Amino acid sequence: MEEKIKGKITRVESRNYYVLTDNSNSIICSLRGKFKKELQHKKDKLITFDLAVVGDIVEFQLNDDGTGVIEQVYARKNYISRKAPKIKGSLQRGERLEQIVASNIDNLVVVKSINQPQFNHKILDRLLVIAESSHVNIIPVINKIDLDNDDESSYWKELYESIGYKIFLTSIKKNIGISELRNYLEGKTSLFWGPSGVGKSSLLNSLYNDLALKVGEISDWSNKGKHTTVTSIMNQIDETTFVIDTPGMREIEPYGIKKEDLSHYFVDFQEYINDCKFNTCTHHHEPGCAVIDAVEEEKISVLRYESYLNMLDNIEDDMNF
Ligand SMILES: Nc1nc2c(ncn2[C@@H]2O[C@H](COP(=O)(O)OP(=O)(O)OP(=O)(O)O)[C@@H](O)[C@H]2O)c(=O)[nH]1
Ligand SMILES: [Mg+2]
Ligand SMILES: [Zn+2]
Repeated sequence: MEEKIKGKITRVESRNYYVLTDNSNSIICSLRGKFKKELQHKKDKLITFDLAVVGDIVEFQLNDDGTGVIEQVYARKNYISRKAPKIKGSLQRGERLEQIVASNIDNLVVVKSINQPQFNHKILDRLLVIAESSHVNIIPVINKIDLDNDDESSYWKELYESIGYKIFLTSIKKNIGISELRNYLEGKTSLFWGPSGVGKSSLLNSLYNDLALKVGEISDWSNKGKHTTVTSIMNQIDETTFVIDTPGMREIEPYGIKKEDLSHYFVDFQEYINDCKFNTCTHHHEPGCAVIDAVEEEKISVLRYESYLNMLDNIEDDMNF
């Protein structure tokens, strides 16, 4: 029997899995055929094609030519996912699969910009719902505050901090908030996530000067089709610190959250949801809804409630679950 080596997936490119070993070697591996066969057996109940993702701990066998074959993927401590984009002809059932972005992470750094592209609280709320449902530490960042001429970022910071999120305001142009953010990432594995052009790669380059990740041109943020980062890559900063840069997503929809569970991921609703008249209340139209009362009494922000209704609507339109 050949020896099995343990490592962590840092990058996936079509069928190549880059695996970082404890000795800091990066080995390009393929996936043992048995995994693909398992997928075929599960065809009717298939929920994802992502058998092995960035962050997964694996065991592989080394080939004579220096490449490897992954034999085993360890159970994930946690993972971040979304609904996979619609792909023509991907499944006959017309269902949306689960796309797994990365696994085994400590911090989910959700990045939005105040401008270019303009801040949109509904997108931030979607990212927060996914983060809450994934049981990771959440670091919400509002970047490009050098472009914040009307001081809107203070408004959003106050709103989200009243809910309990510590908001990081950053600017790479004016070097604001960078070293504070760096402190929170030390010794952890952090996933940077958010729409395209908000400055995820730029932030990482400012945090860690050696990274030299590719960054978009000044005008790219307005060009919706453009994604500068094309694949998720985990970078090792020191022995215990890892950061994952991801491609910006045009659509961020949580996967697998049921209508009746959505309100559990709005932290500001928690103290009210048990007081609703019906325990199946979706806080939409039901009489005796304590959440709606709290919105009317301005104890819950109407903006947050609108985000909630917006997401609830999307789940209702979807017949998958
Ligand atoms: N004014 C200003 N511009 C910034 C800031 N951070 C990033 N940018 C600019 O925003 C543009 C997009 O930055 P990227 O780092 O490529 O954005 P990204 O989020 O990695 O985008 P994708 O890789 O497409 O997902 C670049 O032109 C950056 O120079 C900032 O704090 N202030
Ligand atoms: Mg990028
Ligand atoms: Zn209710």
